[in-house]
Amino acid sequence: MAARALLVDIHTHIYPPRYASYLRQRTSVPRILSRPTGKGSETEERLVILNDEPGGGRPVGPQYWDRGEKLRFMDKHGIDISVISTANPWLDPIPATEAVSLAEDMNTDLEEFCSGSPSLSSDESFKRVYGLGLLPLVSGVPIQSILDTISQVSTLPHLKGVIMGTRGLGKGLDDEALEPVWEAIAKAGLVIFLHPHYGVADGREWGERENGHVLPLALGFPMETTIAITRLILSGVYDRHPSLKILLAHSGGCLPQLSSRLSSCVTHDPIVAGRLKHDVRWYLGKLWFDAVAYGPEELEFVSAVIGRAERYPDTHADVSTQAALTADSAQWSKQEGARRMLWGTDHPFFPPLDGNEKWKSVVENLRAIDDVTSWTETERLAVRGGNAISLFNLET
Ligand code: 5CU
Repeated sequence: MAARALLVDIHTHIYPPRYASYLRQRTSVPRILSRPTGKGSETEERLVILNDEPGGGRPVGPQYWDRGEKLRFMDKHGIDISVISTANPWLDPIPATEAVSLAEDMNTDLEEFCSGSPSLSSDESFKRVYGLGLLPLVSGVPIQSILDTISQVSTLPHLKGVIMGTRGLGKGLDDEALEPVWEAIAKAGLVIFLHPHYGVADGREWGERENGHVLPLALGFPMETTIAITRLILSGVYDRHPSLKILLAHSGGCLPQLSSRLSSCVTHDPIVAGRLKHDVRWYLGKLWFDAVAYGPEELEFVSAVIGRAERYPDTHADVSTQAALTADSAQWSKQEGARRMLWGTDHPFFPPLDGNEKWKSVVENLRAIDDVTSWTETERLAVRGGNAISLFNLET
């Protein structure tokens, strides 16, 4: 089927013009500042979103907000469809008094951005750009306003979900106040793309050498996502809202690697043991994972861990019962797990330093899919685009 052969990028960002204007007005991080280039009166804009950005921030321009630039990038890399989302830190730094109207305006802007994109010439039933909206998840915003924004997003035809950070209303994703939010999102069938911004444990205090953004981006971001989704699972959100669809950035961070350790810690903890309906590993089979891991071994490992989730239905199952459930071959598990992985680029982040035509970050993530030894062409096509089409229900 033609739809299965499409290349769909589900991890691709913009700073919508309205948001960029807001960042230009700010005097503290996150902000966009203007500074002289040193060539006469010429100035350049720099984006500062992380603390202590080296070099006074990074160059920012139309690649961060212009639809034409996004489409040119897509064409250069053979990307048929992009599911775009506002980049971090979203509305986190916005005062509650402004967050609701800004979220609603940005959702309307994003719908226009997507609906004005061309259709796929080979298949008129697809637009080239779809989007994920924003919720005003800011401390002090009434829950009803968040529910209203969920309703707004679900009425905008080209918005297929929401992007969400890890802080919730400031108290994390296990905050009881968020219960009606999970309920409404699940009912609306919207996908949550869970994405980090703050990072944790970049180890600055353990050494002095300058490593640019490597530690917070490579290690801190994924650990932040790991903690946020773990808190959500441990609070029983999935037991109460089993149809909730959450897609984890950066292949779920460390969750796949640590899920058996997590399970063991839960089993032996007097406060948490028995709280959940299932073994923690079972919940990994309820989640989706982007394939932004840059290596075939990592992708294969993540697919194996997701694919075995069904073996752990019962949090109280003894070792022999679980062993009986492992009768399925590891091969089958990896193929099943690949049904929950979706390719992405992280554009416009990670541009090539050498100005190469094609972006290494993009090419590497595509090659990783090709090189997973236990996947067949069926899994590769699914991860490249088929899974995105079904998860986001993209066909119009
Ligand atoms: O390079 C970066 O700072 C980032 C970022 O902030 N957010 C993201 O999604 N990817 C890279």
